Amino acid sequence: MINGERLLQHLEDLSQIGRNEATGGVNRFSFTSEEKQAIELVMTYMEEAGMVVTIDAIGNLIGTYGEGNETIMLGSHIDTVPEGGKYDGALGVLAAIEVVHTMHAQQLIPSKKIQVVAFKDEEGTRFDFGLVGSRAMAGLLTEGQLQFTDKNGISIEEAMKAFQLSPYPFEQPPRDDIKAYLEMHIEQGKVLENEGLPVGVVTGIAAPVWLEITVTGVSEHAGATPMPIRQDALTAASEMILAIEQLLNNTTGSVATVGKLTVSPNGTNVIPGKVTFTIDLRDIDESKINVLEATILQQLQQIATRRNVMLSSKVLQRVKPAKTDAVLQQQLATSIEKQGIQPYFLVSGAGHDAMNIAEIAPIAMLFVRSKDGISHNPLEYSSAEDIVIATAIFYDTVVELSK
Ligand code: HGY
Ligand code: MN
Ligand code: MN
Ligand code: MN
Repeated sequence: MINGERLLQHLEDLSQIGRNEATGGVNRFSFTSEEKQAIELVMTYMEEAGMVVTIDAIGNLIGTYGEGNETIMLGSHIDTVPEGGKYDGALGVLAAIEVVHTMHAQQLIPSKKIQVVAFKDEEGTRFDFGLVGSRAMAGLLTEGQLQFTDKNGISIEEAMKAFQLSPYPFEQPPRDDIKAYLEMHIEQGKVLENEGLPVGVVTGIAAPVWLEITVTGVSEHAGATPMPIRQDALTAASEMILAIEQLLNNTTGSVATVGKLTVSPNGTNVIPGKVTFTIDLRDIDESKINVLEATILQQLQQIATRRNVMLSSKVLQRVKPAKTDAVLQQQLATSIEKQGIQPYFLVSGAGHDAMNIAEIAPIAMLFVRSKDGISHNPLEYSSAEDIVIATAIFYDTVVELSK
């Protein structure tokens, strides 16, 4: 019923925007010309699907189909991590559009309006602060957070202006009309592949806390400074990073990643005086994250004291883990069974806009198998067959919910 060819072509076309020919990676960051191009392309897909297109105060792209005070919302994101893949986020937005396009072609009029949303800045690549659009929609975004800046010192608020978006007065009261939010997304892990299944139903979403750690020592001459008296910020940071890995290796279910690190003054013959690195710490259980965060900071402080360097930390972002709605999970499972596939339930290690929307509506997620579990990488891949069958399942669930 759904037009798999059209969906796969849309995925291909969207993946060309922000594509790095040398690596095959996709680079589409919020409030950039690449993102603007992508928004314009997705807008045409929404209009072709019979939707009325709007952009809300923070810049979420919203296609609306049908009428009514109550809303069934489908969505994901079209921004990417650096050198990202072509499915993360994009598949969820384009598959949702395909669902509506098919309903429109079948002249199915839903009992509630259906909205498809491409949420603004889910990945947080440019400002080290993510899920901006879904935070705003859930009434969680603060004016202070709009002052977060990118590496060129441009704030989210200033970047919005370049998109003719004036965030103030920040008219973004939390939406209260959403009766169900459903997100289709690649799994980005290996579970479905190991189970030999094309799709899975998400039971809960682990959430990240992002910390920025700064280690301050003393920049000194690499030749004239004896080893025992150095206050080397980089060797201290290195010991800290390995201590974090050691701690998390001994903690089941939680994960931590140091993904960014800067060294200054970054000279071959200069002992590093200052190092900044990020920590992405996740678990499905918020209390475990809090305990781990405190333990990590305590251990880093012990290392800093022993090495006679200074330590400071700040929280870049904190998101609450989310549980999906049991009724919506069951609806997805029924649609999966109609395809003769055994429903499989799993936790999402990756974060999603659904976490924020869970604050204002029941949520559900349908996962699509990831080849080798690779994601946030140009090699990210889901097969055409899996994408088409997942979208057919998604279509069936949305039609059932729209009755
Ligand atoms: O970081 C995440 O989990 C998501 O890809 N933004
Ligand atoms: Mn991602
Ligand atoms: Mn994503
Ligand atoms: Mn997402």
